[in-house]
Amino acid sequence: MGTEVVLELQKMFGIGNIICSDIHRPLVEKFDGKFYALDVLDKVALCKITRENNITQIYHLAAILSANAEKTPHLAWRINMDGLLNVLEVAKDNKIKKLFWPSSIAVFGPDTPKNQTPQNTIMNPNTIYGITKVAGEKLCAYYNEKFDMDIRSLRYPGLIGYKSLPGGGTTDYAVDIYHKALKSTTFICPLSTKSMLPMMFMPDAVRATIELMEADGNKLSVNTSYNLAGISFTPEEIALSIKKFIPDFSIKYSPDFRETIAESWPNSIDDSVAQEDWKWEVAYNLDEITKEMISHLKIDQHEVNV
Ligand code: AKB
Repeated sequence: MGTEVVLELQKMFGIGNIICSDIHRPLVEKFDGKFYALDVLDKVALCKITRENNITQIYHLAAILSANAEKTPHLAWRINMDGLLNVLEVAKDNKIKKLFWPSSIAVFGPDTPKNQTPQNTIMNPNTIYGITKVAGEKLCAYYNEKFDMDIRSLRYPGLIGYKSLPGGGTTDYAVDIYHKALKSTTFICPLSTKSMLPMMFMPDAVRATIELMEADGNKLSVNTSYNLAGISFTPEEIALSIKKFIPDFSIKYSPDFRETIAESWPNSIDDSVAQEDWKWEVAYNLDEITKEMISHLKIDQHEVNV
């Protein structure tokens, strides 16, 4: 996600006006522009970089996702919560009002209405990732009210993109499946056939993020995080979509611990508030995503093989 947002912001505001950071140095090669290797838990370094570069807005995207978080819950809490607190405090101390922070459909739990989950409803997640996202939403709302900040957020569905590999989430299968399909290997799906989940193509997610940040603040009624529907489908449906382009594609199902997480999440999301407040509209449907993923991954594969 970070890679794609930076590229879009560079296009909008010019390479010289976008400072990017990550904990992994390899990222440097991909970017023109200023890059810092930064650990979000290092508040002193974060503050120094913010001051030295006269930062006016922050897109804070560092997080450990659901599946990896279940394996390292304490690290997930530190990165997702202490990291966020560091960014909020540095922003407050440096009078940076506008900030983006990603929440997730993971804020919802087993007792949340599963279909067309509304903006305001029961949020009792039973994953450490989900708990950090609910706590994060409340913390951002607290800083908005207490310190008059302008923190904006989206509850991302599963994101599907071809520019970077998935990062340890429960929805990763919807990216892996395209890579396996192009390698004509049978895809072993970690979720069951009918496990429906809300998903979104990366270009839609990047556009939603920037449209929200550029929206008129007076029109925004949500102080925590906006529902974002994307499209909902099951592993069976995405496999059928791929077969339209790769008829020999085959899939086998071997649900693992991620199935339990997926079962605790909504089937579909109601994002009518986002549509109302900042005129959000999703663009890509499943077959369009499949077409884009296959054509772009083929190009990458060709470049690798040449
Ligand atoms: C995950 O699967 O953990 C993420 C998410 C839905 O937030 N992709």
